Amino acid sequence: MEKVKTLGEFIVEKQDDFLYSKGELTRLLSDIAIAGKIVHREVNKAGLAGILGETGNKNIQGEQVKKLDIYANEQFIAALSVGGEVCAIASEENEDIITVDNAVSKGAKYVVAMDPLDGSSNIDVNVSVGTIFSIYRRVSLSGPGKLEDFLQAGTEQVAAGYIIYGSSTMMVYTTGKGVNGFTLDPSIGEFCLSHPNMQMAKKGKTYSINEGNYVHFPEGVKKFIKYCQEEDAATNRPYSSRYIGSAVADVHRNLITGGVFLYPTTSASPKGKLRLVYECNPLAFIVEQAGGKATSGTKRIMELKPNALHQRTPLFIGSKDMVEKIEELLAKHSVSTPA
Ligand code: AHM
Ligand code: MG
Repeated sequence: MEKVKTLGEFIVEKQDDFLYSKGELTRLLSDIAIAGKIVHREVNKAGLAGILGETGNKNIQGEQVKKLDIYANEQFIAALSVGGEVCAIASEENEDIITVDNAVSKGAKYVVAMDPLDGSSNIDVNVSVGTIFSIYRRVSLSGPGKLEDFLQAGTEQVAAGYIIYGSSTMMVYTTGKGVNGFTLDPSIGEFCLSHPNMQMAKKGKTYSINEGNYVHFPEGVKKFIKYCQEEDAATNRPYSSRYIGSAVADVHRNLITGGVFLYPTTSASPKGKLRLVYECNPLAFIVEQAGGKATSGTKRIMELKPNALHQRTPLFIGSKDMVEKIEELLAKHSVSTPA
């Protein structure tokens, strides 16, 4: 029987890929994995909160029962703050960046942007959620990290990944040298390499979009939905529609089976809903590394220059041919402003 390779073994093995890293990135990824395991444990007993919790939101140990997204946020911030590799953290849950300025963080070169628990409205109904993270090398010179460290284009990401808390828990990450996936074996408490060198199909058969917003979509997106629904033997259409409502889970499925995920502009979200810095960029880095594409409709996601931490963007991400079809239809049907 072949020996399993743990995430820890794998990242140490790959450390030499980083000429100038003295192991910090390795430790940083390990810290993220540990926080992920703690969040996994809580997510997996989420349904028990009502049983274990006492009145007044206390659990059986008398601790305050926290909303899981807040809990996840605290776990990741704690793991990253004590690790000593990051000088600042940005989170969907915090308006401003969290600077890390303690004895161990002196000289820390990295910043981490994250969505600690994406799709958290799915928690109550036992549907997959995920953590998304993006790692940059700081551009500010010294002291605690600064906002400018997070406002770098996605092309500057040193590493990015997600942890999906699904029917199993998986960590998928890239350091710009392909994408690898690790499944948590709860019996030994280790992420084990289960999906080496993940590749995204060039053509997919699945499209993922909240079609309830149809009337508010740009014309090109409406045309794409109709294109997916038409019958055409040569391209294997109609395609299947699959929408989980957790970006991590939708992108993860499409990464494995081929497909495209769309979150366009709508009237409720005229700039799109998803956040560039800690949702779209990390997912784009992974999907591109697996051979797919990610665009805002007109521009490559990773080339957008963020001007605010919580900036939103439309997102079209997935199998290359499908994303290019969307770009083509958006260009053809873009609304011209009346003179
Ligand atoms: P969140 O960060 O508040 O959880 O929102 C992001 C989530 C994504 O995971 C998902 O793709 C999207 O919101 C679903 O939005 P909608 O319910 O509008 O379809
Ligand atoms: Mg989110």
